[in-house]
Amino acid sequence: MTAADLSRSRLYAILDLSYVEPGKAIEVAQKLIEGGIDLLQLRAKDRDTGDVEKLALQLHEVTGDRGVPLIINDHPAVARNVGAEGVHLGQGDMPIAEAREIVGPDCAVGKSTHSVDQAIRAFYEGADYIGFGPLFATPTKPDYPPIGLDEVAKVHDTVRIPIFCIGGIKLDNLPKVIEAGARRVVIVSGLLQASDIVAYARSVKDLLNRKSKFEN
Ligand code: TZP
Ligand code: MG
Repeated sequence: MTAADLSRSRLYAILDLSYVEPGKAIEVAQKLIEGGIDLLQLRAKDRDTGDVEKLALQLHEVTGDRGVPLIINDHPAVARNVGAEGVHLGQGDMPIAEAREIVGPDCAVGKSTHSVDQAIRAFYEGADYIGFGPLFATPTKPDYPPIGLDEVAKVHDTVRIPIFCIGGIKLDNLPKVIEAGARRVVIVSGLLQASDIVAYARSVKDLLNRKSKFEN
């Protein structure tokens, strides 16, 4: 995917298999896409890599049809094998340059960051985008202390690649997150546990479109 594809993306959903059983993954992906998500990540912690690849292949058929970039968490080789548009790395994963060797030039490489310092380092390391969080405490990533909203403006002033704020973001706190300076968000449990995923995603998009100061 191109830098422009990332730049115009505002709502990044993660299909996390700790919330969705693999048998429901396609149906949930279809709902997320129907709701207008801009990017979809497959996050499958502690799963067999062969199973992750099988599911990624099926998901890619769905996302590809609808023009939504698919990003694979943790597994550059899976991203390459299924032709995914991106791969996402954490602080403990291989360096970005090594992942690029595997996925090639057309696949975006994103990185999780948990402080402004890490965000700056990810930028210089060559990340195409970063996740920045957790802003709030979240059961989806329980081992990280929340950053809060104070650093959101600073990271946007400092780092000139797309920044996706993440961690405990829900419809009800989204206005505050946007007010703090966020332009793009990742939402996991808020979307996956919504009683109406399509409507929830549409409401998030609507808020981001109406309220965020979307400059870069
Ligand atoms: N990285 C930082 S917070 C987080 C990840 C993967 C989890 C976000 O999930 P949720 O359910 O939207 O709080
Ligand atoms: Mg990882």
